[in-house]
Amino acid sequence: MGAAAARFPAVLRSGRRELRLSEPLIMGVVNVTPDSFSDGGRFLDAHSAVDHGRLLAAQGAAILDIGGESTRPGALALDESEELDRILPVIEGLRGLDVVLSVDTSKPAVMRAAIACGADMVNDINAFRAPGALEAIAASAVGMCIMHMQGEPRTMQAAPHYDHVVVEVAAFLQERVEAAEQAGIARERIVIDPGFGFGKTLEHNLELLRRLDVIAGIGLPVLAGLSRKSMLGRITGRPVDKRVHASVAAALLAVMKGARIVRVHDVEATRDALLVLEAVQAAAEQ
Ligand code: HH2
Repeated sequence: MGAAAARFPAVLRSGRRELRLSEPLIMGVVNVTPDSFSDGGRFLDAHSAVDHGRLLAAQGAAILDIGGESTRPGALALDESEELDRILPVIEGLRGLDVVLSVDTSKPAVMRAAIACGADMVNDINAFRAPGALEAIAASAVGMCIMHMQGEPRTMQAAPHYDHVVVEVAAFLQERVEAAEQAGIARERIVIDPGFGFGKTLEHNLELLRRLDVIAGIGLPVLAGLSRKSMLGRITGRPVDKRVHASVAAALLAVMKGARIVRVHDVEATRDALLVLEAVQAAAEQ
């Protein structure tokens, strides 16, 4: 099926849980932000976010990614206590579920408090570059997602530039993985992500998706976040609430190119598409 034959650890160790990586996994997005590009404001209160997380888990998400701060281009920074006020009640409400609870944050203090509250994984769009971020992960047993971003959210789409986008993103991820390992974090706890839309033009995003096998070649599970993103709007001409079909297609393509985890808003639709892919792959292996 064209899936890259990259080698990576058989399991992802994330806090209380261990996820087998033999099948592609779905990370469902639970935003508790008033200004997310995709669903801002819809799940602002903790109660609705918890309900939404439960629904996504029932639909087949193995990981729930809880975000208190919007990362959309132009988003404003949030202070630590506000971010914690948003996410801690959601972690508390979801920690009884049989899923990995991931927290989407770049702040070491938020990471530490979320881990103490029961988070199993930290997803950092800033690749744990803030002082103390790697230490916060190393001092715990949680999993981590290291993502590539050029620039910072406020300005990243101004004029992204690369000489060779795939080579540069792979080199950056490799370097951050080495830093994590040097901090004492085992490879079984690490996921890597090229960061679609984070300081990248449409052409950069397409090239990264086309050559995702190179990122997978690093030898760690790759996470791809394409769901509802503006690159899909550019391709289809559709607004954010009409990008489900394009998002499912993009998730399927990403898995065929070697991604093991897809970060999506539409879990049910993505799950069906992945089941079709798995059925065809299983038939081919017999
Ligand atoms: N994309 C978004 C946020 N976090 N994390 C990873 N690892 N990879 C991604 O591609 C990624 C991410 C943006 O999506 P969303 O959460 O829907 O919007 P917002 O950032 O506005 O909350």
